[in-house]
Amino acid sequence: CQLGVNQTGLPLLYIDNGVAKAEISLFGGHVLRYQRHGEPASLWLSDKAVLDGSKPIRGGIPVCWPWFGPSPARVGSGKPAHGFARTSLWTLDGVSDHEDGTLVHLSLTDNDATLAIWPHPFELELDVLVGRELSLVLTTRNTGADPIVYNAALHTYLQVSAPEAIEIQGLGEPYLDKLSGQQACQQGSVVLNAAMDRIYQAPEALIEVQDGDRSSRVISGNHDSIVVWNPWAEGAAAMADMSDDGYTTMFCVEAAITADAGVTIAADEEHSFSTVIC
Ligand code: TA6
Repeated sequence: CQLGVNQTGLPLLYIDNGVAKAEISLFGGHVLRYQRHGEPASLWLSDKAVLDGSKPIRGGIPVCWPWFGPSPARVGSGKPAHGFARTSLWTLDGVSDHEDGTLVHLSLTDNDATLAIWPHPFELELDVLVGRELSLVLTTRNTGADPIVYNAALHTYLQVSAPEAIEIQGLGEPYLDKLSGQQACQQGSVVLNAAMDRIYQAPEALIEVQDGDRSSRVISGNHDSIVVWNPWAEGAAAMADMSDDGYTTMFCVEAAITADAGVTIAADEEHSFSTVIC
């Protein structure tokens, strides 16, 4: 395990524990890469990702917090999409050996910049376990005197071989189709053959992404939804930080808290949710 910087000075933690290797950026508290030895990479990272801290990183696992998508009415308009955790510099609190791998503990605490956007004292912690599985637990602690309300997502970009090979199981029903704005139901497994941006509101704990003869499993807990997203050709072409064909090798499966009411945390209380990629 080694803490270094990339060419643009971005602090990065490199882990290789003989079982798996991973790369974690302190900018965003962001897992960029994860790969078990002898296997293909599990996470997709855009070859056009901006890695200089000037904008959110396209790929890996961005932490969307304390809201998901555009800023909600309770926060006020014009705030950064998906919150500010993914564009804040986190602190590396520790790295330790664990029977299941290497445990990395990162944190973000309120500061002048966060208070200007969201006037609430907080401590945000991300525990990342790099082993035969990649496990993330995001804990929000309310260190202020008033209750706080939050939404969030662990916006996981999975690496896949080709869209037509993808079949997804465990998403449940109903879902909100963000592209049409319609509430809809889905029976059985889901196939990826066009742009998709959906919030599944009653998912199973285990989502299985079958990719030809390879399968990725995303197991999540204490969340209220799973977001699935692929921008397809037109969406990719509109993004400066994704190659035109980038959509053919990625698929987002995101453990998320998306309900309008969010999660309320009383003073001195905390709330955690998690995702495991295997
Ligand atoms: O999680 C899906 C989503 O909310 C989509 O609506 C899409 O915009 C995507 O996230 C990427 O958002 P970003 O702000 O990273 O461009």
